[in-house]
Amino acid sequence: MSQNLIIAARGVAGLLVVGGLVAGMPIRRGKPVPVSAKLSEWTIQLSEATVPAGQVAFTVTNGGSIPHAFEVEGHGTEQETPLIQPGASATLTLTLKPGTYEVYCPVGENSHKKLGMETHLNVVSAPGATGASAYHREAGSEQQARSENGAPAAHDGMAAAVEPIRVTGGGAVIQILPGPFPFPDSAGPILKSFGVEHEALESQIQNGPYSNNVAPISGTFTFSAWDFGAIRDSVDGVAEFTTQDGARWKVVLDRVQTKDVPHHPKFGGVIRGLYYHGATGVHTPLVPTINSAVALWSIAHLYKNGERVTDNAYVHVMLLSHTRRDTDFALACWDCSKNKIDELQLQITPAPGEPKFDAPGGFLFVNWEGSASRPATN
Ligand SMILES: [Cu+2]
Repeated sequence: MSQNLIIAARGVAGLLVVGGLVAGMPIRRGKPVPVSAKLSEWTIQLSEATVPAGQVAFTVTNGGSIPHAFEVEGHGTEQETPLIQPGASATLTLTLKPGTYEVYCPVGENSHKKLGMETHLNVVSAPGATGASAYHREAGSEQQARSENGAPAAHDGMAAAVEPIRVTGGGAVIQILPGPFPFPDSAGPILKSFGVEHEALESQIQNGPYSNNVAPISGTFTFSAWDFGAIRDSVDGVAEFTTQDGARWKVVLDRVQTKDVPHHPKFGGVIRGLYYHGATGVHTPLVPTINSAVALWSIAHLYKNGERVTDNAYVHVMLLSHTRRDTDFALACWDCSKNKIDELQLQITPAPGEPKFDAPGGFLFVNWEGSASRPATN
């Protein structure tokens, strides 16, 4: 998951506010200190990084394209706004003690937070605010620099996030062939929020890669993935399978792709523990709502019957909540997020501008229905 932009933005905000404090912080007179917050996919921008202790009046605006909310947590405080629709605003007035508070979007079981909608607010004692806040900002910058270097800084749970995960495909192996998406009515209203992309998605409803048109096949898939943040995410894995038409395919995953992917920015690389798709408004709704233990985007080497097809195949892998029935492998739920996480999906598509694969629909989509993961110890 890319963190570079977020870290840079925080750094700039911090410097500006330190400058303001050096110029002299007024002593509190009981009036709430106004702080404005702007929410969007996938950032939170605060007008202040540091405020004096006492009443703080947040005015929160959703400048994004899907609903968000705003939560302040720390030092016994845990308060949030209701859900804020795109273009709308909400206010939240809190009395805050000195300390550092976590400020984030609580939507999607913290998925929005993981995608970058998280920042911090420093609250300092009103008299002598200057020295204290400068100290806090320096400490904060140091922590961020360490995180950027990939070392396990004790900050935001990043130490836990750098453990690699090893995933092994198991259970029934199925190839998903083009066909209609079984939940068009549920996805319909959500598709509207996808703006210009919604046309391409409409055609996938008719004949897309997430259908009940399924063929049992055979194959193996094992990979390790590292969620280091920014440019250090990594993957190492191989999938081999024989499709319904008898072709033998091999996919070698040796690097992630960190560019934005269609249907929502700020995806790419490796991301652990995400609640998305379906009704969440995050990424395409043409997949039921699910939790994923790990999701990744890779640029892979693809071989067919021993011959190289491309070194530039686009691959999306998810180990996610079970979405299909065990008997006929039809999609069994629109909200599958409470199901056991044991379905491993491998989606392979040509890079933009490259020819379609010699497979139905021009893509390869294979599921391992009884898969497992464990921390990969070095
Ligand atoms: Cu949000």
